[in-house]
Amino acid sequence: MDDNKKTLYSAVQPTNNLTIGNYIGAIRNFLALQTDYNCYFAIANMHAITVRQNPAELRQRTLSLLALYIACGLNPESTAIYVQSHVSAHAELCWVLNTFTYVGEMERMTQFKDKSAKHADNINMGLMDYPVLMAADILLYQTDVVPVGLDQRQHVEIARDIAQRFNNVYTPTFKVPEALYMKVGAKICDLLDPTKKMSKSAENINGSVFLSDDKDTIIRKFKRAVTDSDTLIKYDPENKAGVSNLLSIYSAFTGKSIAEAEADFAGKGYGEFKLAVGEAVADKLVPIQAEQAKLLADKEYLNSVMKSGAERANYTARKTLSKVYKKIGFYQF
Ligand code: ATP
Ligand code: LTN
Repeated sequence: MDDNKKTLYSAVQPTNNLTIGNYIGAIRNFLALQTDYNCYFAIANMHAITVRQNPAELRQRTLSLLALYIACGLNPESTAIYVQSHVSAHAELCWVLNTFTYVGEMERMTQFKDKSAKHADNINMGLMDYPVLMAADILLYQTDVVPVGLDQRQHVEIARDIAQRFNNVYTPTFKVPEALYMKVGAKICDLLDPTKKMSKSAENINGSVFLSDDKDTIIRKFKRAVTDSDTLIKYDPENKAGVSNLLSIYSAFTGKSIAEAEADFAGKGYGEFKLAVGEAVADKLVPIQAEQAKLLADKEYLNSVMKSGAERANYTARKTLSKVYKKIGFYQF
């Protein structure tokens, strides 16, 4: 790791199939930032079990997400790509930080309220503790920046609060991290209901485009995307949520600015527009899928990446944890 570079931390949960929302809001930003920062990219399997998972699927999705990270272009040589449960310091720091977090503030978290409503039969302590585990993830690495989608804003805020609280009780121990949101694509919306976030766990799968969808499926989903009764292809999220969402997706997948995207479709109809967006997405995803499949066939390589990622993460994480244990008065050898 380069001492002159700042540290970046982010993670994705290996749950369900990832969507283009995850790609645009998370992975694509990781790619853009990986050379400028010392990076840690985790596969958050400990967060994943806050909602009941099928064990075989969780194991497979862990590998699949690792292969996807690499297929998308994350470099396992220069960044630490690892599985959260392979670094036990996450659970250990989470426990300490729990004693610096109030029950009331966790009960008020938007995601906790949403997920409690959705999984009313399993409102477990882990679900409530989710933000504290996430704070532990981030703070262990003395992180400067956390690139995430807008839905994670509250979680990064709470990580900052917890860090400051701890620093104030003792002496500065944790770096106070900043969230990093990208201008385009911080919130990709559902194709059938563009007022809602595109989600991996949406009820209607036709509103979400999965990274594993084949070309025909991708095109079909875009053809059915909801627009409006107007004919203008213009970026105006307030009044033209559907069209603006499609423009954001097109911009993210082609690297063009929104203005360039608008210019590409000046005077064209919605049908042609939707088809072009679908094609831009498929053109990008098909080669990534092929590379991911190739990597998944080489388990030995994937294991070696996970192992070296965990070793690197563990080294830094242990240093922070040891500092914390010293401050709070845990006897250490
Ligand atoms: P779920 O819908 O099952 O709760 P999710 O799709 O939000 O899951 P996460 O693993 O929670 O997926 O998120 C991974 C990353 O992807 C986060 O940084 C999140 O902000 C980002 N992300 C997820 N959905 C979108 C979206 N629709 N637009 C932009 N970013 C997104
Ligand atoms: N909760 C996050 C995933 C996540 C994360 C993190 C993101 C777990 N730990 C630390 C940034 C930093 C989500 O994307 N839903």
